Amino acid sequence: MREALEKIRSEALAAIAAAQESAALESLRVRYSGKKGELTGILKMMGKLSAEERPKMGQLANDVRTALEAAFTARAAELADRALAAQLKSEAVDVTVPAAPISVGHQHPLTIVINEVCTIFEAMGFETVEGPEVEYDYYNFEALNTPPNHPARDTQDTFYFSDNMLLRTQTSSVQVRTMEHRKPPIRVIAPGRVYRSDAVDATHSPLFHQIEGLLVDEGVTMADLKGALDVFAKGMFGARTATRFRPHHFPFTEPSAEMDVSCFACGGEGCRLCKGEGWIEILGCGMVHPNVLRGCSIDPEKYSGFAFGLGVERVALLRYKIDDMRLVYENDERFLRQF
Ligand code: 2NM
Repeated sequence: MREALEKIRSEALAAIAAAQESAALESLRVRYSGKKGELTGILKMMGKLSAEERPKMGQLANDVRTALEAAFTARAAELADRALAAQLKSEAVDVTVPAAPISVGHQHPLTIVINEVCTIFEAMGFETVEGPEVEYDYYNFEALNTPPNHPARDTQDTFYFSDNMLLRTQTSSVQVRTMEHRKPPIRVIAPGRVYRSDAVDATHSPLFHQIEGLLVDEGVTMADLKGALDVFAKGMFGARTATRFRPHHFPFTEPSAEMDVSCFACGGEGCRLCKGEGWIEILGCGMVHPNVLRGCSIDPEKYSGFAFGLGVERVALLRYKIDDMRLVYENDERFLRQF
């Protein structure tokens, strides 16, 4: 029996030391120390020993049991430590790896143009004002000397909500609102979205942006209009830019004109951008019609004013040589990153 106990001890201790996983260790515990284990099997045979042998073997069996338990416990702790170390290693985070770069946005080309135009006029004392995009027919047409049945009110071009409410087709409505509640001198610039019922193509969109300007004071003449817009053109397109004014017609101004700037791509020689003309049309302008002033309770005998309007998309497309207006609305980062 002694040999049997010694054999169990040496075999079990070797097997415990060799166990590589806690599951394997647990099956060794069952095999040697479990209820039906080898050690228990030996102890059941104690009855057959002599009275003299029994305490000795009992002592030895206890020593073996204690040794095995200690070995199981120690090995279990070792395997647990090893498993934890492996887990920590596999889940380790390398805090020194550089972070993914944060992509920082920037201004949209239309916003760049709007801000530049406003900044140039602000330097001339104009204040930037805003107004509603959903507008009364009165502010969008009637007060702008555009009576009912005027072709500009055509349902073909205008989004109507009802007989007297619509999406504004121009930001002049903001100028009218300003003239209603301020006394001259008035110097304002009104940027914003405007809407026309146009089909989308390379040069049209049902939503686009306009900037309109208005100056009303005593003794304002066409010379003030030309001077202010020439300063604007030079600030926007370069100090060597020349301007020219061609007669035109708008219901809300009289006289009215369109302003061209000398081509900023070729300097006036004629190129693809100006289609060989040397000049590029930039805005519409004129002296505010007496009917418009009168409608806002401003006496046209005492005051006069000039006004102008330009399309932001048109300027942005020319400035950045963008050949399709749809690109400025799609917000494709590959496009936007270029500005
Ligand atoms: C343009 C062209 C010419 C304009 C007129 C007014 C107002 F309110 F004073 F009558 N605001 N904007 C105007 C004049 C707009 O856009 C092409």
